[in-house]
Amino acid sequence: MSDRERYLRDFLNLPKSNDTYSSGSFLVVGDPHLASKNPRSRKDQYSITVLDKLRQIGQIVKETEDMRFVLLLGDLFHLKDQPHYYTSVVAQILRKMGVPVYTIIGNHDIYWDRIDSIGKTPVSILMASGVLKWLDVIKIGNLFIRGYDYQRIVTLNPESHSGTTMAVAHAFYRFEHSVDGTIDEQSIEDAGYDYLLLGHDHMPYSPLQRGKTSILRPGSLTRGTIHDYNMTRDVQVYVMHVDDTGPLMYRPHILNVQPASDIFKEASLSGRDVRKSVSEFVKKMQEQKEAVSQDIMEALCKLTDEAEVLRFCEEYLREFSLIV
Ligand SMILES: [Mn+2]
Repeated sequence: MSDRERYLRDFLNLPKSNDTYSSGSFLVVGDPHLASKNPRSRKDQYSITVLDKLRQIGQIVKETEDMRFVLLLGDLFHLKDQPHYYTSVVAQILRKMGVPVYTIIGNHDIYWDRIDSIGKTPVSILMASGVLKWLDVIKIGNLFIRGYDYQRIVTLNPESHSGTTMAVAHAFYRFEHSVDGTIDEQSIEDAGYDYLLLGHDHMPYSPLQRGKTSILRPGSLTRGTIHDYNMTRDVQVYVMHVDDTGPLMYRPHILNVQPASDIFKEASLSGRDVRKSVSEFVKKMQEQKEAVSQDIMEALCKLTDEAEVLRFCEEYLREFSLIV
């Protein structure tokens, strides 16, 4: 980092939230991955399709009388170099929601897994302009929420807060083949939150219990890849309700989205068998204790300058969930 960059980084001041709300509702949105460019597998106008989902979310916010805020689980943008017009449109849509929008930082929101690179990304523009707030702590009714930004291993810390507690993180829970963004499992039990709300894993899961902690993973707002689960799944957000004494109530709200056959290219769909056999092969290699680490895969990728081959490697890394 140059002196000039360091100076600018120190000049940038993005405070984290420490906000309190009276009891009411809030809305949870998993990894939006907004992007002005189409993923290769998509035939619709991805950039517009995803903005339409944000508008649907804005509509739910407006129709819910006691909606206090929206909470994003990280990875607002898919890539960090979005055109200004796209960032501006997103800013407008978020502002028009009429309630504060919070986020934790996901791996796609920063460079090289470094939080201090935030100033180089569109997320910092939204934060600096007040359209997006950086989650540290929120209190709503009797619920205490703590945000954990992206790290390779996320370790939860105990809270002394009475009432219901929730940790929000951008991390996998139990992802055997992954080498990044994993929650420290033991710390879930040690910290003893009532709820753990996770982004990063794009697949939605049913709630899971670990010790006293309910683990909630709503899945990504968008279907950027041709994984099996994206062929059939609903796209959901969670509406959560908190009062002053009772338990947290939450329900999934299914968004109105196009069927997979309308958004994925036929060629991508028909190529899935080939992808599957390659990923089966790699999984077998892993099972035979061949060290297929991300570093090795990255090194392989560097053997060529062909951008196409790099993308190819990246897609396969995604396919076996080594990266998201
Ligand atoms: Mn993501």
